[in-house]
Amino acid sequence: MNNTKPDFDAIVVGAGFAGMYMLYRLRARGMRVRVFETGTSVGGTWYWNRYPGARVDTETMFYSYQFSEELQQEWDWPERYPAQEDLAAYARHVADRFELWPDIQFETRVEATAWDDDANLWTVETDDGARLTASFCIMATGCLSAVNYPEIEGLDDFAGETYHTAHWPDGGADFTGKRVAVIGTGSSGVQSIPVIAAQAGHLHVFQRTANYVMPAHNRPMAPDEVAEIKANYSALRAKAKRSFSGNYFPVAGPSALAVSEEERNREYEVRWAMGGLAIMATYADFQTSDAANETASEFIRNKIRAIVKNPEVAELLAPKQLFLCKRLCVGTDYFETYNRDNVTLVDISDTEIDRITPEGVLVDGEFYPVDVLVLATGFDAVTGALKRIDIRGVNGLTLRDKWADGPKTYLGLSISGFPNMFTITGPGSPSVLTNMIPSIEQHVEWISGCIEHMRKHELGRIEAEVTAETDWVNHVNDIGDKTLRATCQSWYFGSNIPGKPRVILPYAGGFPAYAKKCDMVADGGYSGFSLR
Ligand code: NA7
Repeated sequence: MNNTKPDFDAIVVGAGFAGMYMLYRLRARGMRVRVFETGTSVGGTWYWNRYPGARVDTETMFYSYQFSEELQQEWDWPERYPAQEDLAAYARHVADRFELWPDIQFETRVEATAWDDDANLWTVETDDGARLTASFCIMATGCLSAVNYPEIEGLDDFAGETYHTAHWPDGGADFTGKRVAVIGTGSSGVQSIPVIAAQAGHLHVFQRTANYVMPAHNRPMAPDEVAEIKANYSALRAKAKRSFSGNYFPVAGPSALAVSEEERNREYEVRWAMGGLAIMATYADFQTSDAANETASEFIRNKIRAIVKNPEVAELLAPKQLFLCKRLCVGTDYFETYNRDNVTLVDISDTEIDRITPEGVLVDGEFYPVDVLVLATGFDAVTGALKRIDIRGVNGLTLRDKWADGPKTYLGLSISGFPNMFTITGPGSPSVLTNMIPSIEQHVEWISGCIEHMRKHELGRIEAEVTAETDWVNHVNDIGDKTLRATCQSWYFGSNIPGKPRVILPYAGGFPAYAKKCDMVADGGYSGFSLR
């Protein structure tokens, strides 16, 4: 092994909430760190997703950093579910407060990174032609950051304006009086459709799959509510970490079938009135019993039937797949929007879009002329951002080849064959099935603890063992396949991307079990890793 001094101790890819906190922690340990970020500012998801109506759907008093008591006490969130601008402002505040800016290089995309086994270094190549070395390479590339441009014939020939919700222009878009088409009805479509409809001349929504949407009931935060949360912040945060999703949602009981229909519906009404994601924790058997799941599914379908005046449109908007099979959406006036005269729902569940022409959208022989096309078609989730970088490990093994049949990681944190590389909220960790910011913090703290351990014991190389990785991948798949999520097409399984292997991407065993396993691995001297 030669002793080349690297340009940096660590290179971090991405300056979203994961990359920012990673930088903060490693720098606090005296490490020389460089963060590369494609955007012009910090925030990641909350930098890119600037579409109209974009807001977080997890209550932000809990969807925020908890590593700094001063930060969580001093920062004030304006609303229960703040808008993208507020989340981006929070990210900038964190960068100001902890003086992160000087170590982040913006407008720079990492294109490749290769491991040198002799020098024990990563060489990172950026799109400005630079090649820099580091002992550690930490991927903070985000779970929902690789944009999915759909493969629809003629898309590039469209003569009007085209926008993707996850790549919205800085100055926004003006829909006034225009004929607009939105393709996609996941969270981004659900949030943007009501806002676009209020401005557009006419809006056509092209829906491939109807989704369950809970009302957000967004509102300004009341001062006494904020004071109460802040007075009990640590205890509330600890309670959330003991919950399956890393969010504290009250559980009404073990089974939806153990109570009467009347009691069940009363409970669902409470959650509907509460708004947001809390309904998903009502009964513990939503992921294991079709019949239990159907009770919540039908409750929401009945809400849709009551809101949407045209019964045919209501039936098209009523989801057919099981509740929670796909990501639950949270919206404001979503179903109500379909009562507007200037909104038309086009069902493309059986007949996909034939093609886009320069003037509009052609479906099943019917032509819809439009001026603006909005693609709310989501992401190549969880693995996409990693696979878009040319990552080469030991003996030139590429990550793309290693993951050709699906991602293989140890704990979603590390990949055998790729020493000294960590993936924050990587595939095989709870990530998108949990409250993302606490999950990011748990990973960042684990990684910085691991690096500290290596420094203390003068170890220069860490790599996941193949057997530990294989066991973990099998465990992730076993748990994933047992949940009812496995019964539908969703991005959790990669089904939204043509040709992507059908493998569960996040770990579905819950945040507490996962965090315990990570602690056990660390306490056991990093069992399952080879260190030298
Ligand atoms: P999602 O949830 O992946 O939604 C994308 C939507 O776009 C969904 O309705 C898709 O239908 C639809 N889609 C994707 N490709 C096509 C094509 N080719 N034709 C028609 N319709 C298509 O992404 P979002 O951005 O809304 O939300 C992502 C996450 O961000 C969300 O889950 C939250 O965690 C926050 P499909 O369902 O695949 O039939």
